[in-house]
Amino acid sequence: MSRLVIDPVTRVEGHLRVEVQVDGGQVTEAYASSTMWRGIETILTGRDPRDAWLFAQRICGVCTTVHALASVRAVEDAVGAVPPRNARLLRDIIAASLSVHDHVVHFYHLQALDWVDPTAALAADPTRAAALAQSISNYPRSTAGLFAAVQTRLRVFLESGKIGPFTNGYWGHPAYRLSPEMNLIAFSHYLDALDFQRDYVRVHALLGGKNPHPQTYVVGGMASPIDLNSQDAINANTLQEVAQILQRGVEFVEQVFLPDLEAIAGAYPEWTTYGRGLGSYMVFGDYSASPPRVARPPRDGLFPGGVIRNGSLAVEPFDPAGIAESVAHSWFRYEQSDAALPPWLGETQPQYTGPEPPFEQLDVAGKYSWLKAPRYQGMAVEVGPLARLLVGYSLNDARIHPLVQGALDRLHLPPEALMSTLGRVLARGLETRLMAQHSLDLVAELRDNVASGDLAIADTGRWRPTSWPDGTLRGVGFHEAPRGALSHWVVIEGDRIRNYQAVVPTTWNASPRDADGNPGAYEASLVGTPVADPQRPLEVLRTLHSFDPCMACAAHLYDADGNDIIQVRVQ
Ligand code: NFE
Ligand code: MG
Repeated sequence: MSRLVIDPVTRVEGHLRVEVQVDGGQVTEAYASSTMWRGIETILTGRDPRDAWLFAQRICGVCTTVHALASVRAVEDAVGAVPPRNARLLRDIIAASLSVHDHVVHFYHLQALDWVDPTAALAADPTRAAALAQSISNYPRSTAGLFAAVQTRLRVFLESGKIGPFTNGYWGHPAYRLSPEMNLIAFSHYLDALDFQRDYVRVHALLGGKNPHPQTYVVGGMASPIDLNSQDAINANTLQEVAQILQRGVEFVEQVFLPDLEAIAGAYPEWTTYGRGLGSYMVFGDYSASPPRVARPPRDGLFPGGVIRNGSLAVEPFDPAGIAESVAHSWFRYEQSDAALPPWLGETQPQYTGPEPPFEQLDVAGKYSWLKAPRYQGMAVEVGPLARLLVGYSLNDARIHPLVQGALDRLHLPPEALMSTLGRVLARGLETRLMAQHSLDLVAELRDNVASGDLAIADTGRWRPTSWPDGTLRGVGFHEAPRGALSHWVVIEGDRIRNYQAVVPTTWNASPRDADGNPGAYEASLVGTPVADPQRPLEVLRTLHSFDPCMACAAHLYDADGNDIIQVRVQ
């Protein structure tokens, strides 16, 4: 039996440490720890609620925009502001395009190299690679000449010895199984995806002023005027350019992302049996015509809300009152007791209890992470693309069911196979297809709405605090962010924030154990993962990366020590 420590886990945002017990060639126990904390919730306390989104958006530059959206929704819920349709559509276009951008970057640049070995691509025959690529997709860049050029570029790069982000990869690991040709195709698309994501994110500059962190949100709507015929507003030309960019997103997902994903899935079928984890899932629901509110979680949006328990594929309604956060194993202190607190009563008081660095192992019997442990009705749940597609599939949703069923049929898999490491990766890709198309549909809807004469962009009736209801105000903003169910909870007294709590997707998934000793989604999913070589735990990374970890969001944290080298210690 050996104890494996990976700290930090790389190709994630922020600092994540995992400690796993390996016995008989597989993981028998796992602990996930966020190793830094920053305290944005504390920074927000005492501020003007109308400014909250500007600060909250800085929680993360990866899922940029999502915290702005959840924040304005929370304050709007509290003060009773209702954003007009144009604002809702603009926000949803920004959010949907962020999902496409984020998922493409995650697949190619943060996850693909767990399945793709670029060093193996040197042995590929570019002509055969072209034939293979043309057999799975009509992407125009699948030529022997292009693959030969990419291979030469790769060879020069690898032989230079200065391989930057490819340093310390587990190249040649026996768990890599793609053909040299498929490795070459995937590596070529890794490069193409760099160009794609740079061009695609221009949508945020056109609609929100810049990326990351678009600047045009406001409590009650958006700050950017919209008028098809005005030079001083988002106009017909802007929307045409946005639609052209979003259309290229549909093409990239159809011609590149999904064919690569299904080729990889076909080569690693046993990964539908690893990484299942909790089997319980939670979705708030989003992309609905009615703004999500605490009393009325949306069931009519692109993503229907719901909760799945224990792999049942039966969906129960999501109840916002079910959320509470435990700090039993987290470096936080609650005033009264360690009992879990619902977010409006939440407290953010950091309290590091050791061990003092440098240390070999976390005190997993005590406190061991800067993440709280959010639970739904006391239950640990997984959030994210897989949760969203499982809920939609189980509810027989008109858009989600056929999308998922088509992929299952092509891969000859039963629905239960989705509850796995590979299923999580597959769900993210399928969701990208859904979001790419939805963003385009939203642009058409926005254009039609503005053409009909509706130029309203913000509800200013609740702008001044004197217009707000009396007494203590509470609000919640829900959003289905790329990594899953995101909620911001605000308590306002007078014209100031008295309490602000963000309960974030990666906090759900990377959560430490709760007071009952129940593990979070990463911890549960790692159990049973094979480890062929404890010095090179590639398989552990596959399952961790399948969640797309973002510790910056999860702990609202900040990198202080700049350490970027994987340390693997075997004891
Ligand atoms: Ni920093 Fe984020 C998303 C949020 S994840 S990436 O998606 O909220 O926890
Ligand atoms: Mg929080």
